[in-house]
Amino acid sequence: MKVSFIDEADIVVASGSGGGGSIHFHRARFLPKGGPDGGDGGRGGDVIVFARENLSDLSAYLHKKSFRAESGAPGGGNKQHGKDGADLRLAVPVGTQVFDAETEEMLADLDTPGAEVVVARGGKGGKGNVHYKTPVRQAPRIAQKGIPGRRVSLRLVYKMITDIAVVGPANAGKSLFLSRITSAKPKVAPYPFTTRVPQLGVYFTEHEEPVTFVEIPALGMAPERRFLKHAERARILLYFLDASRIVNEADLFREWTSFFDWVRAHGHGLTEKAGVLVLNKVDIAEAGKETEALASKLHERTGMSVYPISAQTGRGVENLLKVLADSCKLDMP
Ligand SMILES: Nc1nc2c(ncn2[C@@H]2O[C@H](COP(=O)(O)OP(=O)(O)OP(=O)(O)O)[C@@H](O)[C@H]2O)c(=O)[nH]1
Ligand SMILES: [Mg+2]
Repeated sequence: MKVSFIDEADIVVASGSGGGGSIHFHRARFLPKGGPDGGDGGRGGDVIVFARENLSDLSAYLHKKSFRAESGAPGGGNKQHGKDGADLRLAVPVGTQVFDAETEEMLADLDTPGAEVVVARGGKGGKGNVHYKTPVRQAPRIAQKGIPGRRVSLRLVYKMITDIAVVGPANAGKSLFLSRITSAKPKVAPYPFTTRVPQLGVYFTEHEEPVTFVEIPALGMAPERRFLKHAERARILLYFLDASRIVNEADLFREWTSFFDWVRAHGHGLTEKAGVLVLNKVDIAEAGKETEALASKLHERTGMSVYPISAQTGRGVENLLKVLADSCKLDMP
């Protein structure tokens, strides 16, 4: 399992400078005083940020922070145009938002494969002295300098794009659920905070339609709070509660409220999204008896659909998946 997951990066990029125009005069054996023939400088390269599939995070920008596109070459004699500088193309995962770090303005939301944004245009090349010949100035000793490249500080923020975000307190069984229904293999363990980074999984319906899930690492530990950003783009939040820990209604509401408030504190409209509630671990005997009654109480209280399931035995899982797949389809634009 990958241990580090980088979803934010601050970098500085610079576009290439334009090459200078050339000061040059035509020289030939029988034409000692040929006119000016200094060519233009090449254009500096742009810096482009683009979304590439199959990148799982921004770790490419963990150590190297500074990037520069190539500058244009100077112009030459015989009206030779300097070579343009190559563009610099920086790949980021699909779902990365690009901000100008100084103004905090969002420059682009690269939410589809291949989407791109020019974050810094290269400088134009300078004009060579061939352009400066006039009737009164036959031998201009002037040429334009190239325009310097631009430096821009960028903040990259990667927010996963999935259909469903699985959230819930530690140890509720989120990973076991994910590992049962998708090919994802997150670590499942009987202690809290097992999952340290968001886990992606794809479930295929009976019609082979993909439904994408992300497990948001268990919350409650301050540094992990930031992973809630990966739930922001989900259509549905699937709230997992561990029913085996809950013995009565008061318990249940306390557990639910503290978790829901925690999500609400993140903002970004997370708690206004469609939500589905799961009471997991109904196979554990004590929980089994009361769970149906608790589920309907929770439904009354929240207005959300509540599904008692067991990620362990699979009870209720198929029905839940069908409901989730159907509501994803309904939401389709
Ligand atoms: N009996 C029973 N045990 C379960 C069930 N679901 C999960 N567990 C167990 O509960 C423990 C925690 O499961 P995880 O899937 O790691 O829980 P999690 O919500 O991903 O936990 P964190 O990643 O730590 O937040 C593991 O020991 C699982 O085997 C269930 O439906 N029934
Ligand atoms: Mg987990």
